Formats: sequence, structure tokens, C-alpha cells
Amino acid sequence: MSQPVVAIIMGSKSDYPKLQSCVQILKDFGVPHTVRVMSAHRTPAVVMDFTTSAKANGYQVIIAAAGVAAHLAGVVAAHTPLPVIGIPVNGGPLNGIDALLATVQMPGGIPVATTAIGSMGAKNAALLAIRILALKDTDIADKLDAYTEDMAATVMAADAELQAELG
Ligand code: RP5
Repeated sequence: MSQPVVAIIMGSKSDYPKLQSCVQILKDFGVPHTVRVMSAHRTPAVVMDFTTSAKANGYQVIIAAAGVAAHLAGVVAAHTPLPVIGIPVNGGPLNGIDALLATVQMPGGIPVATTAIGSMGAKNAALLAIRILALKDTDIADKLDAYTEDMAATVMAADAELQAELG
């Protein structure tokens, strides 16, 4: 794979099962990416090193996923000018509500584009990263158009099937 342009980072390997759709979509679109575990709380120096050099290392978007007191996306956004997409991971006693609030409620000046909780958000994080890349990459833009058309065709086929069932 060539130079990675998207970094997916997660606070714990226990988050990884919730992020499969994110990784898969980037693979399907042929977007070179890196997947790493690093924690805002447990390995803060690693997060800072990776994030402060991310732009110089060729990354264009960072996706940060974390659960519970999910400070990862905010800390990443504080250390890079790159667009940061935060995925609140479900789990723990509050099932992702804690991570949602910690990720979305950023103070003014440090933006994090926060997705839905869990695997639905993981899917949309990849697609949002792809939309950002598509602004300058016509190959990715064409794939995105095809993806959107396929999705619409699937919905219309489901509607036709339902109409046939209902008579
Ligand atoms: C967060 O703590 C991680 O992102 C994970 O969602 C949660 C629990 O981590 P583990 O105790 O499973 O490593 O920082």
C-alpha cells in the first residue's frame, strides 16, 4: 500500500471490533490507511508524537475512536491542523453515551466532527474521510458516486420487493 493518508487510531484494542466497518470501507475504496492503538490517558506521549507529525508524514484525515471518558479525538485535534473525525465507541456502563458527550462537546476553536455511537458511526467516519479526500481526488470521487448510486439502487430494489409482497 502507498503512503497512508488516513489514520484510524483507537484508545484500546478492545475498540477494534466496533471499527471493522471503518477499516473495510477504506479498504474497499482503496484508501491507504494506518490503524493504530494509542491512548490519550495510557500512552499520551505516543498520541502527541504521532499527531504532531501526522501532517508532515502525509496524513490528510485522522479518525479517532474511543470509549468511556473519550478524550482521544479532542487531544488529537489539539495537536494537529488536520481534520479530525471522532467515533464514540459503545461499551461500559453507559453504553457509549459517555463517549458521545466527551467526543462531541469540544470547546470552541478545536473542532472534532463527531459521528454516531458505535459501528454505524465507524462506517460514517470512513465515508466522511472519503468525502474530504474526494475534494481533491477524482478517482475517489468517482468511487463515492458509484457507492452512493449502489446504495440508492439497493433501497429502490427493497421497495420494489416490499411492494410485490404487499400485492
Ligand atoms: C477507552 O477506554 C478505550 O477507547 C476503550 O473504549 C475503553 C476501555 O479500554 P480497555 O480497558 O478495554 O482497554 O480509553
